[in-house]
Amino acid sequence: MRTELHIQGMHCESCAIDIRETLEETAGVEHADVTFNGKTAVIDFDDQTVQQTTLIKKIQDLGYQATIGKHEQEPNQREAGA
Ligand SMILES: [Cu+2]
Repeated sequence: MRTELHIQGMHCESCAIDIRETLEETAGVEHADVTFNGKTAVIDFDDQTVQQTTLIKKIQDLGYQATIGKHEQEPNQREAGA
């Protein structure tokens, strides 16, 4: 399946690359696209192998906030930055 996450906390292009590489190294992830300007991650993954919450956790472990949907504000989002 495909999911789109809204990412906060990226400050440059290499943050986006960092996130993309981490996602693509994750078992079950087929393809990941992370855009710094768009602040989004579009991830194609096998939901039998990996859960969306695991992907969000991976991004959080890198030090960024990830929420489901491009513009939605989720309860676990601590700050409305930028
Ligand atoms: Cu950076």
